[in-house]
Amino acid sequence: MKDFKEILDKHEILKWGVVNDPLAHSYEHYKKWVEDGNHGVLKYLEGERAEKRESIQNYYEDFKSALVIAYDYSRTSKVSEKFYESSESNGFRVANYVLGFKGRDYHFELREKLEALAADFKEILPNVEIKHSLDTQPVLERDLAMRAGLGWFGKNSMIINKDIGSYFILGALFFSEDITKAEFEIPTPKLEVDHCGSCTKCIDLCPTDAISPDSRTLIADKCISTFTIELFKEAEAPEGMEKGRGEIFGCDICQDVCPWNKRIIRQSDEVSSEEVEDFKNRNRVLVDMILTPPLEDVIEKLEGMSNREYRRVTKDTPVSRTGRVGILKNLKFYKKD
Ligand code: B12
Ligand code: SF4
Ligand code: SF4
Repeated sequence: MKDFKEILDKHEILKWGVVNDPLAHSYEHYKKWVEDGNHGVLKYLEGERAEKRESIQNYYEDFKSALVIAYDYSRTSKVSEKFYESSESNGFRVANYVLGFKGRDYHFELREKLEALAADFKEILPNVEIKHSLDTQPVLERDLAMRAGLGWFGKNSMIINKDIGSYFILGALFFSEDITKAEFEIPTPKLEVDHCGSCTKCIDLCPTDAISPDSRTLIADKCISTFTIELFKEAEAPEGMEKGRGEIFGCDICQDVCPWNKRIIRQSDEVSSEEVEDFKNRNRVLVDMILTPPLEDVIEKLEGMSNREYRRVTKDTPVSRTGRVGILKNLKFYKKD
């Protein structure tokens, strides 16, 4: 019989942990955060969907175990930096997760990976039901990752892992059986302690002062990520956004400045020109349409396009999320009249 580790190795899963308790440990922090209105325009975080987050069983009644996985994309942050430094770049940036999964929206790319993994588990656990969680489910995924021993809540609210930093996407499989009781060797997760210490770099360098200094949370409406990814129509940009680095979809400033990410990037191999070429080819649509032409040309091209055409061109990529109007709103923020 294949063992647990063999399946994980086959799927090249390096950072993972198992959790059996359905209860979120930081739910009270979450509840207070929403009650205080810090979620702002992110209405999907309140009401019934907020209450669901208290226990995974509110979302999946038969939950017995979770396999929580960190999908690392830290390499992209080093490669993209090389691209942004090159003369080809027009000086505008998208978040690294956008470019980190072969140019595809990670909700598609990683869902396929989670489904393939679940299929292999089904072979050895045929009577077990398996569901997945990947960002959009009403689950406190960072709390789950913390409980799985994958890292600590940084002051920028990211889960940070000592070995891989915070550039990873979280995904999980939920099982209807306690998999720690199967014939697998599963280590009990060792909870990570806080390694932020006295550092305040993310708080000090966030251009819009979006990070609440005392609670390891953000004020969502002040975050550039909210403005550029979650708002699809005309909206007021958060104060201070002009002090950023030209973010047009997502924001990575509070991760880029974090010493835990800096160390990993510094210690990793140098980026070759072939790697940059490969990166550009994998992200062809974004590179050609948004990240290299002069701003005026990008805006002109998008203005001349129909919404339908934008959806067609950006299909399967993360930037299709905002629609044409949403991305134009982000770009026009930088247009000097
Ligand atoms: C809403 C949301 C957002 C919102 C709000 C962000 C936020 N910080 O809440 C916006 C649009 C701004 C956003 C931005 C980003 N997001 Co987002 N987002 C989510 C989502 C859907 C829900 C997060 C949530 O519940 N927030 C509520 C607040 C209250 O939670 P929190 O900030 O983590 O606060 C916790 C801690 O403060 C903790 N806490 C506080 N004090 C204490 C004390 C103790 C003792 C303990 C134990 C805990 C604790 O309790 C709180 C509740 O858990 C999750 C997916 C999911 N289903 O969970 C992804 C998720 C958090 N996002 C993710 C990513 C990648 C991003 C971006 C990097 C994307 C980008 N480049 O633009 C940025 C990062 C911004 C940032 N610094 O957080 C990843 C994070 C992975 C990781 N390594 O942590 C997630 C998990 C998606 C995924 N499946 O991978 N996001
Ligand atoms: S993602 Fe950007 S705007 Fe949001 S908290 Fe981090 S640095 Fe600030
Ligand atoms: S920048 Fe400093 S304070 Fe912020 S998350 Fe990283 S280590 Fe923690």
